[in-house]
Amino acid sequence: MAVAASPIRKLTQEELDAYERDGVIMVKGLVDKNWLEMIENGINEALNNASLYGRYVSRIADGYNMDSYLWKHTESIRDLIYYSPFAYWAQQLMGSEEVRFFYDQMFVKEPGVDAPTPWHQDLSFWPLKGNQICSFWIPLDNVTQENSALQYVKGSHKWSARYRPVSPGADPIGMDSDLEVAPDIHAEIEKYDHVCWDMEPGDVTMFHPLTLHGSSGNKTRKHRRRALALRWVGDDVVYAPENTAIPLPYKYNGQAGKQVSGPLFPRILPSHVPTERAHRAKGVESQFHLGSLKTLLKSRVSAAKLKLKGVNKEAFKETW
Ligand SMILES: O=C(O)CCC(=O)C(=O)O
Repeated sequence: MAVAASPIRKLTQEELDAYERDGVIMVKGLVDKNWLEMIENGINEALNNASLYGRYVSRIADGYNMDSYLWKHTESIRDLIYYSPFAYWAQQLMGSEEVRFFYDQMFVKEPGVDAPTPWHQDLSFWPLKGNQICSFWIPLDNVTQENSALQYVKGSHKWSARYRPVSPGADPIGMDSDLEVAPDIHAEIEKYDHVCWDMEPGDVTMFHPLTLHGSSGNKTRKHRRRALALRWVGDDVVYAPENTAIPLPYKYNGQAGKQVSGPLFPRILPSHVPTERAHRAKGVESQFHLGSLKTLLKSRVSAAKLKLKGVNKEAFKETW
């Protein structure tokens, strides 16, 4: 029975309590060098061979590179998901027996790039419902607020508000949703329990899908900022396409209201499922992210609707 490698240490009760209370924790020195090397290989490969979706979303600025589902294209990220200890930490954090992988997302901001990540809650981007979802944000470089360390509003995962999805560059996708616009946190920073940790390679932040977070552009002249986010789901997570206008990038045959499963959400714990592990995206599907094309088309429709309403991108600018 294939399983992931055991972690060098478990999360402590204090860390689990802080996650429950704040919706985010930063854990120092958790990730072994070997796993960081695998992330670096995956990111290098994705930078040299971006998906169509990656190229589209990264066009907003030179030196900004975002891409997702690297594990579908690069063996090092696929192996990372299956064999690294991250799934065990997700299992503890979510308090879930089963742990499935949702997706990875790379965020690279080269020195000087002006591409802030607007304040957002991840769950508004996803066709999912449930509380047992978490993300890990793993930097490959030293990060500070200056070079775009991720920032969080502690406790915001317990707010009742749900905010509309806005992507870097304020792509219209989701911007015409009925959800309210996320507050411009920096405009009134003293009102919020705001946190931004300096981090080194090996450190990880772990956060809830409703925790409000964002990051500035990279304001330094020579410090790169490369990070990979890994997203996990547990027992209580069901497919909820009504939750968002943004479809999953790959074809998914699951039923609304039913637990997510299958090769697009591969089970990692308590053990791998051989048929899921053997599955590979093929041909057109692997190259184009079919759902992403739908997203791009929908963003054109959203842009037209916003234009009709007299709203432009500037309306979504934040104070970074
Ligand atoms: O790295 C960033 O700037 C954004 C990361 C993020 O929003 C996420 O991982 O959910």
